[in-house]
Amino acid sequence: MPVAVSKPVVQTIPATADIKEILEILHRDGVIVLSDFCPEEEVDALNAKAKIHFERCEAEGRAADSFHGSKGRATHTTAAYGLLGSAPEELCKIMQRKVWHQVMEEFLTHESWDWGGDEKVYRKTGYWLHTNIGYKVSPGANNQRLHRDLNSAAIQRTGPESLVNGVSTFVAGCDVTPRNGGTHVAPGSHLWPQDRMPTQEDTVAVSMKKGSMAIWLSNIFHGAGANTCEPDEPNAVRTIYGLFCISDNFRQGESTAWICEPEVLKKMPPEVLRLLGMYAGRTGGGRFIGREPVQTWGPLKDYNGGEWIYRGLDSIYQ
Ligand SMILES: O=C(O)CCC(=O)C(=O)O
Ligand SMILES: [Fe+2]
Repeated sequence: MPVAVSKPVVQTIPATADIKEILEILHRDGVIVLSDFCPEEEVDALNAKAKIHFERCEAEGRAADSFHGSKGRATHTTAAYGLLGSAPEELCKIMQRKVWHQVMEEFLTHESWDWGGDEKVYRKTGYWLHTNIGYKVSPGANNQRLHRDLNSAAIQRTGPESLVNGVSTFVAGCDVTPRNGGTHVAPGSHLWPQDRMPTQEDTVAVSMKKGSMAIWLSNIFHGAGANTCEPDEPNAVRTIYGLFCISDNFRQGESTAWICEPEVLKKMPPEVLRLLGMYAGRTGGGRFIGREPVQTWGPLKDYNGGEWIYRGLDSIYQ
């Protein structure tokens, strides 16, 4: 009798679900979709700003950029870095969601110790933003090759025992479907032995409603799906907004804070400035002239905690 191979699935649960359940699924599958993560009007505002961002990137020839080189990025795709520069207030709201921080805390705080003379010295990492990217994927895009994220950290994964160094999160700017190229993910691949190669048969397409958030651990195999829509179909262009975090013992992929003018940074609350690298990491990386950048970088002089504190239901500032 042939053994029935169960089809891979991605679990979708509400963003308001018990955090224990969310973390359990992420530990087991390495991937989850949280529905209703962003209200409709927040996504609409983000889409409007992202449209200008994509246009600017395309006009500047940046749509052709690809951090993985020509084999990594799917065709018909604008991957526009530094989305924060065009949609600062909108991304700032997303980065104050409690559940988002709870996921980062769970997977990206790693303890280590070593001798300091005759004392054991313990350290624990925090996390910060690695990159932020708007993706616009048009009909005709092909399957992106399957990969794990955070290659720039260049830490050799050896197997399931390897640390998770990054978490990738994506807000859906439109309904994401298998037809418009919903990312193909391989649930459970964070636990595979290192020599197991991924194939498309291991994957399932992420489907999610506009305003949902897909989350996967950086060591999950995935790749954008082919966009097989006709150009005049609804949601023919797949837009997703990626916020990637990394343990704060790593430098950010980009010094993305510099894309905003100091007056804009000054409106952001401390927890968002921390994500942008304006505070030293918990293990001391990212300092500026030996101190907290927020206190020492001249353009932030007189920073007083920002005016963009988001106090919605799921804010970290309740
Ligand atoms: O476009 C997507 O769905 C995924 C993109 C991706 O995996 C990446 O940029 O690393
Ligand atoms: Fe990726």
